[in-house]
Amino acid sequence: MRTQVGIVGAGPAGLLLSHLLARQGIESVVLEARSREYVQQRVRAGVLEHPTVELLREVGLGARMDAEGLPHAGVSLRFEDADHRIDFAALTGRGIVVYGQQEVVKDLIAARLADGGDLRFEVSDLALDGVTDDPVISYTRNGQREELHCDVIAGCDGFHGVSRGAFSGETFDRKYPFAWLGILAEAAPIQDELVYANHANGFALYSMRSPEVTRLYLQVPPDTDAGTWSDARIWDELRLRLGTEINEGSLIEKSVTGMRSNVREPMRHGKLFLAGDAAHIVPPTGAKGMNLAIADVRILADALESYLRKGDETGIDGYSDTCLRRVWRAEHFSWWMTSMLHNFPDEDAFQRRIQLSQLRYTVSSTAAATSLAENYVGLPHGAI
Ligand code: FAS
Ligand code: PHB
Repeated sequence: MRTQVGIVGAGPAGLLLSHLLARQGIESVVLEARSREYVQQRVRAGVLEHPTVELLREVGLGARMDAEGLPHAGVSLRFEDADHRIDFAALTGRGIVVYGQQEVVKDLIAARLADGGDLRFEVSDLALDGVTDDPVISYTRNGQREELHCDVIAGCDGFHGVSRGAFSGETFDRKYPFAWLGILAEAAPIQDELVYANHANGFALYSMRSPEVTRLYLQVPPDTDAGTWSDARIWDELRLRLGTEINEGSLIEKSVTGMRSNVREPMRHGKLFLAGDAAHIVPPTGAKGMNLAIADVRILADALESYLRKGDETGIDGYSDTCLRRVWRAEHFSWWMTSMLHNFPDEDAFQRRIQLSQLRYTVSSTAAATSLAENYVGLPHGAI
């Protein structure tokens, strides 16, 4: 079998790349280890930054997002027992949309299948060969070993995929001494915007998915077993850290997510191009993970179109450096938000006072609040 672009991974990066390439008349095949049902129900990101919202609308993927997504014009930071709103609309003229990653994935899969896209789920033992000259992806599907010959390969298989290890490069890594315990509850949100809380007991985040579903997170030690937190203990700790009443409800999901910053450089090796979590991960405090994946594939789709249609290699030669400028901006912002809002087990009194000073300055200075706001709503694609 042969295709122009072999895409490994059917997360937001792989699926959107396939969609963008199809719009440009470029053929692709998406190979995914998990089932369609699994990738469609996997609970992850919740916030679409402004450039992501605009891109999805531009490429015909905005209908359900506009009907069911929740437009937000700000967030609040809570510390020293008070909430402080950061007004995105007033400071930047832009906002965000709260719309679960799994909804974006469902929309992408539906669009690709309606368009005759070739999505192959539940493949196993996938291997990449010839990535510098004659790329081939081999894998097992329905018990049969198959080979897909490609003009190029896009490694969109996330942080635990095979693509990131397919070539040597430089890795930059920071692990954080805490994790997030996340819950999804069938309970009407009582806050109408996100609240990020810095409390003596630790960080908490109030988010939501719909008028009926609340999404909440608590900072916990890095090796926490979600099973050791009873529902009652979770609700009590959330009320304490967020300083607000919270509607309780049955838990749809309860899981612990590790916090880590990691970048692989370069993002290209020969005819293999990494995009999304396969190339970089961020702590979710800045709500950048999925948005960064989308920004990567927008650049990659244009670069591959020029290369495969016109033989112009400018885009693919500049791909890694172009993406990494935005990647490092998101890495810094996510590190900064994480450092400002979490309790560090080994922090001393000096660090605690520095952290509080940063929070007070961020909510009282227009310049500082604008800096947070413009990074959170998302710098325009290509702006950095
Ligand atoms: P993904 O990881 O989404 O997709 C990669 C795909 O490749 C997966 O479907 C996987 O099954 C597949 N794959 C892997 N190896 C393969 C192989 N060998 N063969 C074939 N397929 C293979 N970001 C936020 O902004 N906010 C959040 O709250 C948030 N929470 C998160 C919670 C968790 C548990 C995780 C892991 C991430 C979270 N993220 C969050 C980040 C997340 O949203 C990512 O940034 C986003 O999924 C990146 O999309 P992709 O790059 O497409 O990678
Ligand atoms: C979410 O709603 O899942 C969410 C929102 C903001 C974040 C992280 C996660 O920073």
